[in-house]
Amino acid sequence: MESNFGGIVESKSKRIEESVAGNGLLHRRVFLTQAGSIFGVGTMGMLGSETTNAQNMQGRPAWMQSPGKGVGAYGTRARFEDHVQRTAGSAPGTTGAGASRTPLQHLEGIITPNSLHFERHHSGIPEIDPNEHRFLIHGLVDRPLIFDMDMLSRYPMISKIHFIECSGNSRVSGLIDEPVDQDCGVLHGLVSCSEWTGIPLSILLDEAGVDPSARWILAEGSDSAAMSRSVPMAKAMDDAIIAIYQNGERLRPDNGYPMRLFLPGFEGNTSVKWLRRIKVTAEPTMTKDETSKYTDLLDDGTSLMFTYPMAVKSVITSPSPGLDLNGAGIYEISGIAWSGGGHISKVEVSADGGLTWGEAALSEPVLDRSLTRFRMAWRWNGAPAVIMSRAIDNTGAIQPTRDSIIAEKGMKFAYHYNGIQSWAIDAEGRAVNTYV
Ligand SMILES: Nc1nc2c(c(=O)[nH]1)N[C@H]1C(S)=C(S)[C@@H](COP(=O)(O)O)O[C@H]1N2
Ligand SMILES: [Mo]
Repeated sequence: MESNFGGIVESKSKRIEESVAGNGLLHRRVFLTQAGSIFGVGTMGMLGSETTNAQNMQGRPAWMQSPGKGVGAYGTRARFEDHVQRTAGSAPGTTGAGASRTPLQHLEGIITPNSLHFERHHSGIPEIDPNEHRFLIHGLVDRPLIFDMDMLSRYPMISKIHFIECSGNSRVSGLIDEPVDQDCGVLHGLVSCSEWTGIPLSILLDEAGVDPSARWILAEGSDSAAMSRSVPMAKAMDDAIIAIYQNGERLRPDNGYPMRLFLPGFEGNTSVKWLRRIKVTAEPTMTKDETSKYTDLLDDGTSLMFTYPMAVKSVITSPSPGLDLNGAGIYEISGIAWSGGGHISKVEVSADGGLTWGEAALSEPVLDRSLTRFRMAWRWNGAPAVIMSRAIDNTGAIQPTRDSIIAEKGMKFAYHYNGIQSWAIDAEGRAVNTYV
């Protein structure tokens, strides 16, 4: 395999070499226009010449010798993929105060499968019977309204693809003195991206008739923590969704079944799951979830409150810790970028620790407040390297370095860390979290 693969690359090397930057980053068009000829031919040549263990004397693999398994009512993935799991951790002594993280390094594209969507619960997952569930809108309204799931399903729905990110995401990747040796999912997997379908909250608020003095809403969950957050009325009226479906299915219990608030671009905590009540108010309610938590402590002892939008961020998902490189040669650097401020306009990649940068290709679709996939071809020369990505959104916001964040905000805060992530690759091709 080695020689065959190497030979094919070698025969094309003249054309490729023209586009190689000093750090081995290849012009983005190399993959777009030449990948088929480089890799496709090499792989076919290899398969044609050999039989594998799973093949019998007639040259047919075992799975072609008899009819396959029958049809099934609900799908499961291939058993060979069972190693792709969320990493879960709960506070000791609790049943479900904790989080599970999306294994970002094992996924491609921009949609997170529902089974691998990250979870964050303050008091476990309630088992809610949708027939018993009720949702109340009250407070500063002309007509308090109460809905059951059947009534809600008659309202016009919309579908939007958006990420959701816990504001505690990535804290362990940069706000610790020494770099933590963990994989990409553990460091950054409190972000996922789905198509959310539901009813615009503005329709329901209009029906209830919002009093002109109302500036805020309180959203409360039906879990035993009764988790609740205050949200500005402007956001509630703009793009808030009462989500009922996730990637075409009803929400998973983990993610708020039978209904949740979904606030595009805002910190995940405000997208209250198992939603039971919205109270329209003049002022923020100052719940325990926005005073004791979800504030950002600065070095001078003051705290920022109601820091809702998630900042511009990106991370290279491959190569990354656990997905080691197998010898010098051409690789695709693949990663995700997102911003609570809008859509991603550019991602730059460096393979020399930030000395030089090249512009990555953004895979369509590039959507508002969604994960965006970026790709960059890279010829690794086999020497130690530091790879990193930096995202820029359509408001002009640029993902900052770890050093600049710490200089500006200190290290006491725990939320909204969006520093550039660097992976150090050693001569054996092993990638680890590093600070540069
Ligand atoms: N009712 C309720 N809503 C909740 C939570 C909770 O514990 N209870 N966790 C919040 C937090 S901190 C986050 S980051 C998101 C996570 O959403 P997910 O579990 O669907 O990924 O839900 C938010 N909504
Ligand atoms: Mo969160």
